[in-house]
Amino acid sequence: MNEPKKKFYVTTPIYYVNDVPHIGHAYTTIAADVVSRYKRLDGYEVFFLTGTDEHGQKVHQAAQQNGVDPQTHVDKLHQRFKDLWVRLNISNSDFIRTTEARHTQVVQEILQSLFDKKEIYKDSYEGWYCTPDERFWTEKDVVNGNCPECGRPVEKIKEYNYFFKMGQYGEWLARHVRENESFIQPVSRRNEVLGFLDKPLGDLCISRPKERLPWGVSLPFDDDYVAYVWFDALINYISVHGQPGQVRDCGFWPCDHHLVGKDILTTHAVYWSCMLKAMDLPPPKNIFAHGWWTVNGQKMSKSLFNVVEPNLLADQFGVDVIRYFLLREVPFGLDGDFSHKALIGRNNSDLANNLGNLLNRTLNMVEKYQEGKILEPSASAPEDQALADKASETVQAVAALYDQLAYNKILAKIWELVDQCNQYINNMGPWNLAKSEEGQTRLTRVLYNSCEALRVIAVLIYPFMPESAEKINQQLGADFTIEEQGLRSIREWGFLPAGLQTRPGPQLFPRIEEEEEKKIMEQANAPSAPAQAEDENKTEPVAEQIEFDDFTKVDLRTGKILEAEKIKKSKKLIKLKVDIGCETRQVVAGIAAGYEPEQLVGRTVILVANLKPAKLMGVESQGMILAGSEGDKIILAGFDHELNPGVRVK
Ligand code: ME8
Repeated sequence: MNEPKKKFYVTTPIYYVNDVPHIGHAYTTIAADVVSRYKRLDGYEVFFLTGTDEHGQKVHQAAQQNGVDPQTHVDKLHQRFKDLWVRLNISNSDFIRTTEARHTQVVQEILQSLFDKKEIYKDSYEGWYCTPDERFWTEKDVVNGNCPECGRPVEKIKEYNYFFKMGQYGEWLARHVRENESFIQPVSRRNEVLGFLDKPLGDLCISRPKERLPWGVSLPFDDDYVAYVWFDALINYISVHGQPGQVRDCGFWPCDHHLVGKDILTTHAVYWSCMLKAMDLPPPKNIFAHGWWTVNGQKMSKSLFNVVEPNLLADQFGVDVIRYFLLREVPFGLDGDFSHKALIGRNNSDLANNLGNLLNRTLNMVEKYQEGKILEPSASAPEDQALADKASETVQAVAALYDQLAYNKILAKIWELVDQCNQYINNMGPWNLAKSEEGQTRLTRVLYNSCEALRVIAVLIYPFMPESAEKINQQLGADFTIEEQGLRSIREWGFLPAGLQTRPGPQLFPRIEEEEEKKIMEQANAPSAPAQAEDENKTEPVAEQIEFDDFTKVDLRTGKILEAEKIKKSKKLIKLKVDIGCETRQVVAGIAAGYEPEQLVGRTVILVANLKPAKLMGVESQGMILAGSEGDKIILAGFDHELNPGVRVK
């Protein structure tokens, strides 16, 4: 009888559908995909969950800004995530949406049962509320009447809400974190959580009045409220398996890894663990908080026009190169900086020069000396054994590194084997062996070993680069897939059957030559255009109404352009000096597609004068110039008569 398969459960955060997916989202999802694929190769039954977080203030606001009802908004936008995961070859087992009935029903059942168990109570709450961030602050947090996080004004609100008795679990949780070293990783993040738990843990407000936020899961015991978005969202990790009773029996709980960005560690380590405790479910085995990607040293943000779009990268470099780069470049757990230059560097050195070269030279020699056939190898010599030993050591080291999700070390380890195999070929010199009859016998072993090492490498890189790994396997002439071979096929040297006819194909990882690199860098340095209406033929619906007072907060001034020059390496940006009467401002404007610098000097424009300064391509911009656009065409707003600089525009 077959033994039941061991089970493995990994999750990503469920992403908000208020925005388009970027490399940050792709990063977590690829990391989860890699460990899933590895565990499948190792014979596990894997459940890999991702999905979208579709309730809450952020999503509600995004829908309002797009002028559609929230359900229409999420039905449309969640698809971008699904499509991207198909494009990036993500092998998720399920995709959960928090607006699905299978999820909302479980959320309501849990709420009701916690309410019945008196884990939830109603109380009044007074505090400073930041509407855009959907967050209360205490008196001491608020900075001059503004939100300490986003700087926007807060308002004092007193309201009745429902609270989860989270505080009672503080001591239990601190003990659990202390006693289970691998519960929170990496260690630095674990220490942060312990620091957080040093202070007494408060109860958690888990409701929002519908009059303030109508978009969410209704509380089953009070229809005037919806659940707080985090209370709703975290439950996705179990609702996908049913109610808590079913979760207990499904074989996948406790979850092996929740992969999250460092931004959402507290909600997972603290809120979620306490919620599970209240439900009598064990906490997850591991929560791994990875670092944050910046782009050329800056935070990724739509307003800085520097969001790295994974679809575009996939078009330029191919899916596997991106998957490889993101996990090779930065240790999982630390922050990293994305740059096209580094990506091209990795492509050319690790992929084209090292691995690509090993594959090409090996297949070329099999073609040249053995008519493309992998022959029965002659007896092994000691120098052959060294390669086989290295392969076996690599397989073992990689297994141990997966336990720590040390993706970059895993890849570094695999590349040691690539290097050793390249070295082995150099040392054995097949081109010399081919010259004599005795040498030719020896050659069968050297070429067999090179092919076998390539097969081991293909199995090991498969979780990271599934498509390329299968191609290597096919080029070696294998008529079994890597998934069919599994890890057991690389635990012992010599699984590759002799007699295979190789099938050399196009280069797997072409080098990016200088000319092309230049083009890519130019494109990358031109920031993407400001977000435009989705469909160019449609005008955007009018945004939410505002009070007159809101409008008067925007200080619009006339300004005369004194100087204008293009920003180096950018196709879109022009740096301006603008006289606004009381002072001269430096402004960076994305108008180079419509204007040459010379056309701009002397022109009167309208400037938002009280906008917080921001850096664009490293240059500070102290204001924003008003312009309209049609497709790529940009047209500056202006007047039909000249006005002096500094006149207030109303
Ligand atoms: O927080 N670098 O959703 P979210 C690395 N819905 N990773 C990044 C990143 C960056 N610059 N930007 C985003 C939410 N991420 C909640 C989660 S879970 C029950 C609810 C990744 O759309 C990273 O995984 O804001 C981060 O934790 C996640 O996207 C946040 O996605």
